[in-house]
Amino acid sequence: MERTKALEIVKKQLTEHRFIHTLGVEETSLALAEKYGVDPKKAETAAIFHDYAKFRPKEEMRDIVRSEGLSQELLYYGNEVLHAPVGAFLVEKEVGITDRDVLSAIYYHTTGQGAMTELEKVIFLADYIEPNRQFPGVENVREMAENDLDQACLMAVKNTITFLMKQNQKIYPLTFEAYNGLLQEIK
Ligand code: DGI
Ligand code: FE
Ligand code: FE
Ligand code: FE
Repeated sequence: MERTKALEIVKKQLTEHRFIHTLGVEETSLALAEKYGVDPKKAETAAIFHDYAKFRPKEEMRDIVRSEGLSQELLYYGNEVLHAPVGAFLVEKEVGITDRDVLSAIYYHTTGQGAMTELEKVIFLADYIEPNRQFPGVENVREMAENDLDQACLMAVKNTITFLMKQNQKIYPLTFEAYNGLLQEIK
């Protein structure tokens, strides 16, 4: 899909703040895609649509998980984990994106997964380090992203797990699988 058209579609789904974040993810994804040899058009499309479902009502997302055969585990780990898999479903159904690589990069952008594709890593990491993100430790991950995609993703997952544990939030199993899988690849 043409970039301007894609942005026009997604803008309607997002707040101004989240749209600016999306443009940051796009910019960072393209830089990472070039550095690590990932298809730039797939990275662009996945980045633009990655948070498509972010502002859907929680009950609508939960209904989609129940009625469309998504993993029922998603219902028990807090609402933040819903927008990525539900987003992948809606981007196919409502926008007509059919590229499986793009859809899986959207699906796994919040948690990662055990054996991540390079495109999934690029979107996962870009979401974490795009220029508008400001939180303790992000600069270290940005620096690592210049040199090592797996190590940078591992840092992001570890930070996320630590953050969630400090807040006494449940950790979705795929987040742990991402941690284990990235460690495995590095060793
Ligand atoms: O949608 P964004 O804010 O751009 O970023 P994201 O899709 O990575 O979502 C970040 C949120 O997701 C943040 O509040 C932490 C939460 N999250 C990430 N992994 C897990 C998680 N929440 C739970 N409960 N369990 C997880 O494994
Ligand atoms: Fe997200
Ligand atoms: Fe993220
Ligand atoms: Fe995001």
